[in-house]
Amino acid sequence: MEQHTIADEIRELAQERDAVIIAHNYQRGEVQDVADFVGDSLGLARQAARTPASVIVFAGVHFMAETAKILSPFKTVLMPEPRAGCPMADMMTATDLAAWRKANPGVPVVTYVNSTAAVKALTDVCVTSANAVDVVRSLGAPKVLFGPDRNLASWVARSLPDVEIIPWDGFCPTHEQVSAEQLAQEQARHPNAEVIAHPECRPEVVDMADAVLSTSQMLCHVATSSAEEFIVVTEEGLLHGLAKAAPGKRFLNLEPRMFCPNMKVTTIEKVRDCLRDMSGEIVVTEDVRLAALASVEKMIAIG
Ligand code: CIZ
Ligand code: SF4
Repeated sequence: MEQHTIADEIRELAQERDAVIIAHNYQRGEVQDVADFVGDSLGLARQAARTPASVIVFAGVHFMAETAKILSPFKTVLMPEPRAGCPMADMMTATDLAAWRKANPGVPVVTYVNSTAAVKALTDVCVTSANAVDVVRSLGAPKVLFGPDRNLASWVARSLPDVEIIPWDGFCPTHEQVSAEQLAQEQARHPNAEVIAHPECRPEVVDMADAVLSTSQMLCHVATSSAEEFIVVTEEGLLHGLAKAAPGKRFLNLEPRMFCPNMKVTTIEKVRDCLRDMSGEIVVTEDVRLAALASVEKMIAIG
Protein backbone atom coordinates (compact mmCIF):
# COMPACT_ATOMS: atom_id res chain seq x y z
CA MET A 1 0.00 0.00 0.00
CA GLU A 2 1.29 3.47 -0.82
CA GLN A 3 2.29 5.58 2.14
CA HIS A 4 0.19 8.61 3.04
CA THR A 5 2.85 11.31 3.25
CA ILE A 6 2.80 14.62 5.09
CA ALA A 7 2.68 16.29 1.66
CA ASP A 8 -0.55 14.34 0.88
CA GLU A 9 -1.97 15.43 4.23
CA ILE A 10 -1.12 19.07 3.45
CA ARG A 11 -2.73 18.92 -0.01
CA GLU A 12 -5.94 17.46 1.50
CA LEU A 13 -6.03 20.07 4.26
CA ALA A 14 -5.42 22.87 1.74
CA GLN A 15 -8.45 21.72 -0.23
CA GLU A 16 -10.62 21.47 2.89
CA ARG A 17 -9.57 24.95 4.05
CA ASP A 18 -9.80 26.57 0.58
CA ALA A 19 -6.16 27.56 0.97
CA VAL A 20 -3.37 28.37 -1.44
CA ILE A 21 0.16 27.58 -0.18
CA ILE A 22 2.94 29.89 -1.31
CA ALA A 23 6.62 29.49 -0.52
CA HIS A 24 9.51 31.89 -0.92
CA ASN A 25 12.51 30.93 -3.06
CA TYR A 26 14.65 30.64 0.12
CA GLN A 27 12.41 28.08 1.87
CA ARG A 28 13.44 24.48 2.55
CA GLY A 29 13.14 22.23 -0.51
CA GLU A 30 10.35 20.10 0.94
CA VAL A 31 8.30 23.22 1.75
CA GLN A 32 8.81 24.57 -1.79
CA ASP A 33 7.73 21.20 -3.20
CA VAL A 34 4.41 21.18 -1.34
CA ALA A 35 3.51 24.77 -2.34
CA ASP A 36 1.16 25.86 -5.13
CA PHE A 37 3.52 28.71 -6.03
CA VAL A 38 7.19 29.40 -5.32
CA GLY A 39 8.71 32.81 -6.00
CA ASP A 40 9.84 36.17 -4.69
CA SER A 41 7.90 38.06 -2.07
CA LEU A 42 6.01 40.48 -4.29
CA GLY A 43 5.36 37.98 -7.08
CA LEU A 44 3.88 35.58 -4.55
CA ALA A 45 1.71 38.23 -2.88
CA ARG A 46 0.34 39.24 -6.30
CA GLN A 47 -0.23 35.64 -7.39
CA ALA A 48 -2.05 34.79 -4.16
CA ALA A 49 -4.28 37.85 -4.56
CA ARG A 50 -5.36 36.58 -8.00
CA THR A 51 -6.34 33.06 -6.83
CA PRO A 52 -9.92 32.40 -5.73
CA ALA A 53 -8.68 30.79 -2.47
CA SER A 54 -9.94 32.42 0.70
CA VAL A 55 -6.88 31.46 2.78
CA ILE A 56 -3.22 32.16 1.98
CA VAL A 57 -0.54 30.13 3.80
CA PHE A 58 2.72 32.07 3.39
CA ALA A 59 5.90 30.09 4.01
CA GLY A 60 8.41 32.91 4.31
CA VAL A 61 9.18 35.73 6.73
CA HIS A 62 6.84 38.20 8.40
CA PHE A 63 7.09 41.19 6.05
CA MET A 64 6.23 38.92 3.12
CA ALA A 65 3.02 37.69 4.74
CA GLU A 66 2.17 41.32 5.56
CA THR A 67 2.62 42.20 1.88
CA ALA A 68 0.21 39.41 0.97
CA LYS A 69 -2.31 40.81 3.47
CA ILE A 70 -1.85 44.34 2.07
CA LEU A 71 -2.90 43.05 -1.37
CA SER A 72 -5.59 40.62 -0.12
CA PRO A 73 -7.51 42.30 2.73
CA PHE A 74 -10.46 39.91 2.50
CA LYS A 75 -8.37 36.76 2.60
CA THR A 76 -7.07 35.11 5.77
CA VAL A 77 -3.26 35.14 5.68
CA LEU A 78 -1.52 32.55 7.85
CA MET A 79 2.16 31.95 8.60
CA PRO A 80 3.25 28.42 9.62
CA GLU A 81 5.89 30.06 11.83
CA PRO A 82 4.80 33.63 12.64
CA ARG A 83 8.02 34.28 14.57
CA ALA A 84 10.05 34.12 11.34
CA GLY A 85 11.18 37.71 10.95
CA CYS A 86 13.67 39.50 8.76
CA PRO A 87 16.52 41.21 10.62
CA MET A 88 16.98 43.66 7.74
CA ALA A 89 13.33 44.73 7.81
CA ASP A 90 13.61 45.24 11.58
CA MET A 91 16.62 47.56 11.17
CA MET A 92 14.34 50.43 10.11
CA THR A 93 11.29 51.01 12.28
CA ALA A 94 8.37 53.30 11.48
CA THR A 95 9.60 55.64 14.24
CA ASP A 96 13.05 55.74 12.61
CA LEU A 97 11.55 56.49 9.21
CA ALA A 98 9.22 59.20 10.49
CA ALA A 99 12.21 61.01 12.05
CA TRP A 100 14.33 60.55 8.90
CA ARG A 101 11.57 61.98 6.71
CA LYS A 102 11.17 64.92 9.04
CA ALA A 103 14.89 65.66 8.91
CA ASN A 104 14.81 65.60 5.06
CA PRO A 105 11.65 67.49 4.06
CA GLY A 106 10.57 67.11 0.44
CA VAL A 107 12.99 64.25 -0.31
CA PRO A 108 11.12 61.18 -1.68
CA VAL A 109 11.32 58.01 0.43
CA VAL A 110 12.04 54.81 -1.51
CA THR A 111 11.72 51.60 0.47
CA TYR A 112 12.75 48.06 -0.38
CA VAL A 113 9.85 45.59 -0.05
CA ASN A 114 11.91 43.92 2.70
CA SER A 115 10.33 46.24 5.26
CA THR A 116 7.42 46.15 7.68
CA ALA A 117 3.91 47.26 6.68
CA ALA A 118 4.25 50.23 9.06
CA VAL A 119 7.39 51.36 7.22
CA LYS A 120 5.75 50.87 3.81
CA ALA A 121 2.92 53.07 5.09
CA LEU A 122 5.38 55.99 5.49
CA THR A 123 6.95 55.39 2.08
CA ASP A 124 6.45 57.21 -1.21
CA VAL A 125 7.30 54.24 -3.41
CA CYS A 126 8.41 50.67 -2.76
CA VAL A 127 10.97 48.79 -4.83
CA THR A 128 12.07 45.19 -5.24
CA SER A 129 15.64 44.12 -5.93
CA ALA A 130 14.53 43.51 -9.54
CA ASN A 131 13.09 46.98 -10.22
CA ALA A 132 14.92 49.31 -7.77
CA VAL A 133 17.08 50.96 -10.41
CA ASP A 134 14.17 51.50 -12.85
CA VAL A 135 11.81 52.82 -10.18
CA VAL A 136 14.34 55.33 -8.79
CA ARG A 137 15.24 56.45 -12.33
CA SER A 138 11.57 57.00 -13.18
CA LEU A 139 11.07 59.31 -10.19
CA GLY A 140 13.39 61.84 -11.84
CA ALA A 141 14.29 63.19 -8.38
CA PRO A 142 17.79 64.58 -7.78
CA LYS A 143 17.91 63.03 -4.31
CA VAL A 144 16.11 60.15 -2.55
CA LEU A 145 16.10 58.53 0.88
CA PHE A 146 16.58 54.78 0.43
CA GLY A 147 16.07 52.11 3.10
CA PRO A 148 16.48 49.80 4.80
CA ASP A 149 19.22 48.09 2.71
CA ARG A 150 22.45 50.07 2.34
CA ASN A 151 23.81 47.51 -0.14
CA LEU A 152 20.84 47.72 -2.50
CA ALA A 153 21.06 51.51 -2.07
CA SER A 154 24.71 51.39 -3.12
CA TRP A 155 23.86 49.27 -6.18
CA VAL A 156 21.18 51.80 -7.22
CA ALA A 157 23.58 54.70 -6.60
CA ARG A 158 26.30 53.12 -8.74
CA SER A 159 23.74 52.39 -11.48
CA LEU A 160 22.35 55.96 -11.39
CA PRO A 161 25.29 58.33 -10.83
CA ASP A 162 23.10 61.40 -11.40
CA VAL A 163 20.86 60.66 -8.42
CA GLU A 164 22.01 61.30 -4.87
CA ILE A 165 20.97 58.22 -2.88
CA ILE A 166 20.95 58.68 0.89
CA PRO A 167 21.05 55.17 2.38
CA TRP A 168 19.63 53.88 5.64
CA ASP A 169 22.24 51.74 7.41
CA GLY A 170 20.44 48.39 7.25
CA PHE A 171 21.65 45.13 5.71
CA CYS A 172 20.84 41.45 5.37
CA PRO A 173 23.14 39.46 7.70
CA THR A 174 23.02 36.46 5.34
CA HIS A 175 24.23 38.41 2.30
CA GLU A 176 26.49 40.81 4.23
CA GLN A 177 28.61 37.96 5.61
CA VAL A 178 30.02 37.14 2.15
CA SER A 179 33.48 38.62 1.60
CA ALA A 180 35.28 39.36 -1.65
CA GLU A 181 38.05 36.90 -0.59
CA GLN A 182 35.54 34.13 -0.05
CA LEU A 183 34.05 34.67 -3.52
CA ALA A 184 37.52 34.94 -5.09
CA GLN A 185 38.45 31.55 -3.61
CA GLU A 186 35.31 29.96 -5.03
CA GLN A 187 36.03 31.55 -8.43
CA ALA A 188 39.57 30.19 -8.37
CA ARG A 189 38.17 26.69 -7.76
CA HIS A 190 35.63 27.07 -10.60
CA PRO A 191 37.15 29.39 -13.21
CA ASN A 192 34.48 28.61 -15.83
CA ALA A 193 31.53 29.34 -13.57
CA GLU A 194 29.39 32.42 -14.13
CA VAL A 195 28.94 34.46 -10.94
CA ILE A 196 25.39 35.64 -10.25
CA ALA A 197 24.99 37.80 -7.14
CA HIS A 198 22.11 39.38 -5.29
CA PRO A 199 22.29 43.17 -4.77
CA GLU A 200 21.92 42.65 -1.00
CA CYS A 201 25.61 41.60 -1.07
CA ARG A 202 28.36 44.08 -0.19
CA PRO A 203 29.38 46.42 -3.04
CA GLU A 204 32.80 44.79 -3.49
CA VAL A 205 31.12 41.39 -3.90
CA VAL A 206 28.48 42.78 -6.28
CA ASP A 207 31.27 44.28 -8.38
CA MET A 208 32.82 40.81 -8.88
CA ALA A 209 29.63 39.34 -10.33
CA ASP A 210 28.94 38.69 -13.99
CA ALA A 211 25.27 39.52 -13.34
CA VAL A 212 23.50 41.25 -10.44
CA LEU A 213 20.02 39.77 -10.17
CA SER A 214 17.00 39.27 -7.90
CA THR A 215 15.96 35.69 -7.13
CA SER A 216 13.34 35.62 -9.89
CA GLN A 217 15.77 37.11 -12.37
CA MET A 218 18.31 34.40 -11.44
CA LEU A 219 15.70 31.70 -12.12
CA CYS A 220 15.08 33.10 -15.63
CA HIS A 221 18.72 33.88 -16.34
CA VAL A 222 20.20 30.41 -15.72
CA ALA A 223 17.89 28.80 -18.26
CA THR A 224 18.98 31.11 -21.08
CA SER A 225 22.66 31.70 -20.19
CA SER A 226 25.22 29.71 -22.19
CA ALA A 227 27.09 28.90 -18.96
CA GLU A 228 26.86 25.37 -17.58
CA GLU A 229 28.09 26.21 -14.09
CA PHE A 230 27.14 29.06 -11.75
CA ILE A 231 28.36 30.44 -8.45
CA VAL A 232 25.14 31.62 -6.86
CA VAL A 233 25.70 34.38 -4.31
CA THR A 234 22.39 34.40 -2.48
CA GLU A 235 20.56 32.35 0.15
CA GLU A 236 21.08 28.64 -0.51
CA GLY A 237 17.34 27.80 -0.73
CA LEU A 238 17.29 29.22 -4.25
CA LEU A 239 19.49 26.37 -5.48
CA HIS A 240 16.46 24.04 -5.19
CA GLY A 241 14.55 26.13 -7.73
CA LEU A 242 17.58 26.75 -9.93
CA ALA A 243 18.12 23.01 -10.36
CA LYS A 244 14.51 22.73 -11.57
CA ALA A 245 14.78 25.81 -13.79
CA ALA A 246 17.87 24.53 -15.61
CA PRO A 247 18.18 20.76 -15.17
CA GLY A 248 21.65 19.44 -15.91
CA LYS A 249 23.46 22.70 -15.08
CA ARG A 250 25.64 22.96 -11.97
CA PHE A 251 24.92 25.41 -9.16
CA LEU A 252 27.39 26.21 -6.41
CA ASN A 253 26.81 28.23 -3.27
CA LEU A 254 29.66 29.51 -1.13
CA GLU A 255 31.41 27.76 1.73
CA PRO A 256 30.05 28.09 4.35
CA ARG A 257 26.68 28.09 2.62
CA MET A 258 24.58 31.25 2.76
CA PHE A 259 21.84 30.37 5.17
CA CYS A 260 19.02 32.58 6.52
CA PRO A 261 17.92 31.02 9.83
CA ASN A 262 14.59 32.84 9.70
CA MET A 263 13.78 31.36 6.31
CA LYS A 264 14.50 27.88 7.57
CA VAL A 265 12.38 27.85 10.76
CA THR A 266 9.34 26.94 8.67
CA THR A 267 9.19 23.16 8.36
CA ILE A 268 6.77 21.00 6.41
CA GLU A 269 5.26 19.87 9.74
CA LYS A 270 4.53 23.51 10.63
CA VAL A 271 2.80 24.00 7.27
CA ARG A 272 0.57 21.03 8.10
CA ASP A 273 -0.14 22.23 11.64
CA CYS A 274 -0.95 25.74 10.44
CA LEU A 275 -3.54 24.42 7.98
CA ARG A 276 -4.97 21.99 10.51
CA ASP A 277 -5.26 24.59 13.29
CA MET A 278 -5.78 27.69 11.09
CA SER A 279 -3.11 29.33 13.26
CA GLY A 280 -0.59 32.13 12.79
CA GLU A 281 -2.93 34.75 11.33
CA ILE A 282 -1.30 37.98 10.10
CA VAL A 283 -3.16 41.19 10.88
CA VAL A 284 -2.46 44.63 9.43
CA THR A 285 -4.59 47.53 10.64
CA GLU A 286 -6.67 49.14 7.88
CA ASP A 287 -5.06 52.60 8.05
CA VAL A 288 -1.56 51.10 7.79
CA ARG A 289 -2.72 48.71 5.05
CA LEU A 290 -4.17 51.46 2.86
CA ALA A 291 -1.09 53.68 3.19
CA ALA A 292 1.26 50.73 2.54
CA LEU A 293 -0.86 49.66 -0.44
CA ALA A 294 -0.42 53.10 -2.01
CA SER A 295 3.38 52.77 -2.00
CA VAL A 296 3.24 49.22 -3.41
CA GLU A 297 0.70 50.22 -6.10
CA LYS A 298 2.84 53.18 -7.10
CA MET A 299 5.74 50.77 -7.74
CA ILE A 300 3.51 48.39 -9.72
CA ALA A 301 2.24 51.29 -11.85
CA ILE A 302 5.82 52.28 -12.69
CA GLY A 303 6.40 48.73 -13.87
O1 CIZ B 1 11.75 40.05 -2.52
C1 CIZ B 1 12.23 38.94 -2.33
O2 CIZ B 1 11.57 37.93 -2.42
C2 CIZ B 1 13.63 38.82 -1.88
C3 CIZ B 1 13.86 38.80 -0.47
C4 CIZ B 1 14.64 38.71 -2.71
C5 CIZ B 1 14.56 38.56 -4.16
O3 CIZ B 1 15.52 38.95 -4.85
O4 CIZ B 1 13.58 38.05 -4.68
FE1 SF4 C 1 15.87 39.04 5.59
FE2 SF4 C 1 18.21 38.38 4.51
FE3 SF4 C 1 16.71 36.48 5.54
FE4 SF4 C 1 15.97 37.71 3.28
S1 SF4 C 1 17.77 36.39 3.56
S2 SF4 C 1 14.67 37.22 5.05
S3 SF4 C 1 16.70 39.82 3.67
S4 SF4 C 1 17.63 38.20 6.66
